[in-house]
Amino acid sequence: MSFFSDLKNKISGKKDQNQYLDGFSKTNNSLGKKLRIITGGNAKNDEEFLEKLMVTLIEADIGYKTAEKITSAFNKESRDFVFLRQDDVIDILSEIFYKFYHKDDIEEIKYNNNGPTVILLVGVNGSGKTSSCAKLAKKYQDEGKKVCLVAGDTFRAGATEQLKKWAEKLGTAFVCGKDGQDPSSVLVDGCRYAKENDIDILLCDTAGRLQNKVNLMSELSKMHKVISREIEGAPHNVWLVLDANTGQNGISQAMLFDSATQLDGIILTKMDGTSKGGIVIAIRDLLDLPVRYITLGESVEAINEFDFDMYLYSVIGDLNNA
Ligand SMILES: Nc1nc2c(ncn2[C@@H]2O[C@H](COP(=O)(O)OP(=O)(O)OP(=O)(O)O)[C@@H](O)[C@H]2O)c(=O)[nH]1
Ligand SMILES: [Mg+2]
Repeated sequence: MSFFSDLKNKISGKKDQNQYLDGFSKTNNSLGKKLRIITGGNAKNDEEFLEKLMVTLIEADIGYKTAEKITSAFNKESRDFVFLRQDDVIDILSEIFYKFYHKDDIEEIKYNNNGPTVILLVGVNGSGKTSSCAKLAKKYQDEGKKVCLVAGDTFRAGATEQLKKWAEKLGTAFVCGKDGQDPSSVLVDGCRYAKENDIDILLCDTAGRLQNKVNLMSELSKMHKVISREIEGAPHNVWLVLDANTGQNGISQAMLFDSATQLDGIILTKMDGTSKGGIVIAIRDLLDLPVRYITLGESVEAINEFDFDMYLYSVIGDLNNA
């Protein structure tokens, strides 16, 4: 059986399959469709094809460095083919993508067995941090966990209110400070509340910040430090909330946020609005960071644990003929 049909079998019947595939099927510009165009039935396996492949990968946000590595791996794996059929290209590439993502073991999400698990969401302005807090809160509540939301964005007017509304709607605990208050002190209050009230999951929202603003990035390092004094091992997870539409800037975001507050993974948002998604491979290749969750819409339920098989099928599969 080919790698791709094996992949198709693996994903069929998975419960969130439709949500993934629907999210991606809105686009006419997917990597899978472009790959089928450059292959055009039968393509000669030559330098010209490799160049087209490289461009197609870069257009899918895979980034120059990673695209170069993938093209070179493709060249090696396809050596025996004089002509390339569409199915061969898809098959060889799927396997290469798979190997790139699974190059080493992916650590599981960390949970604290001796108290609250603290999750810190960081990212640039508008990437989807606050709505991801709400989506995660709902998800953990549905799993029977006691959740508290902490309004660590004391900077943007209305930010605390926005999270408070979610807390009220979902019926979770909520901790906030005053506008302009040092966010680290709000997070400390959140940690203390969580310990005293048997909270399982403490979800900390933070203000949007540009990765090149040094003072704002050191504020994140401070948050990290104060939380670690309150609860052992905290923050147990620091996730970068990354808008899938940001393209290659996502790599720079991930690198700089990682150096300010060591990241454990990515929440990739707004995947419903992009045809690309190659950023997943690029970040894993360059920074070893796994994607933890993916959001595919504005509804509070539009969040899924990241499933690489389904992702791969969604970006590379021919959904019209699926
Ligand atoms: N279509 C779509 N929209 C989303 C998704 N996730 C978030 N959004 C929208 O993106 C906008 C910004 O989301 P927020 O959660 O407020 O972003 P934020 O990172 O907290 O923004 P700041 O606090 O200003 O930095 C909102 O209109 C969300 O509804 C998604 O997966 N799909
Ligand atoms: Mg926000």
